[in-house]
Amino acid sequence: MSGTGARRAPSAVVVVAVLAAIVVGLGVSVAVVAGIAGGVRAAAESVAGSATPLPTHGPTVTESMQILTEDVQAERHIVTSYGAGFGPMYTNASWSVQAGDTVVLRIRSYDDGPAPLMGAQTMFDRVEGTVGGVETVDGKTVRQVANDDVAHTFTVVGLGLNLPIPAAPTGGYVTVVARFVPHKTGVFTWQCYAPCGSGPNLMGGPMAVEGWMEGKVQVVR
Ligand SMILES: [Cu+2]
Repeated sequence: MSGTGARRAPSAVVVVAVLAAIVVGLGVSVAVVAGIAGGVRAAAESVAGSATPLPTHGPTVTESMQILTEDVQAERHIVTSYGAGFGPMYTNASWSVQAGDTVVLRIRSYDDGPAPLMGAQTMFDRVEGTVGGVETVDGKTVRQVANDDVAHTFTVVGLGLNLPIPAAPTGGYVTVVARFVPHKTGVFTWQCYAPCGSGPNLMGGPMAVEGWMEGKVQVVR
């Protein structure tokens, strides 16, 4: 009987060794696949960039924006030529960065009213064009915001960048942070695609006015 037991013991070791080999093998395969994927991404990025090489590892810069409701605009005594009650407003609506910079974009929104995306624009509930394809919402990493929770978007079609901004808690704010690296130079219009304005389809009023729900991102060399 003890002889049988002695024969079983080595076979268990062999099984463990085989399992270990499989795990190591998988680890290598994952690393190889990740390496290939990284190479493909790098190639895609260089194709998408300008004809002349641009720096790809510039400094990290921070851009901060806020989305102010009519109430918060009134609290802060913000006076515009559109008068009170025109609609929600992005502040610091236009800014400039250098190509190749890692831009940390922080958007703080005080708007607690959702404006779900409609029709073909429901695709803007997904994060696009950021480092890792993610944004953080109050520190939590997400790839998408449920359409019913979307209040605004920060969308730069020309840079392939999209950040969905969820509704804030009542009376508070929500902070969305994402990183992106612009590889193209130029002046790119950003737009909110959530129907948060007035008029037909709620796409009028502030939705159509620069400095409210649209603005410019300039990427310089
Ligand atoms: Cu909006």
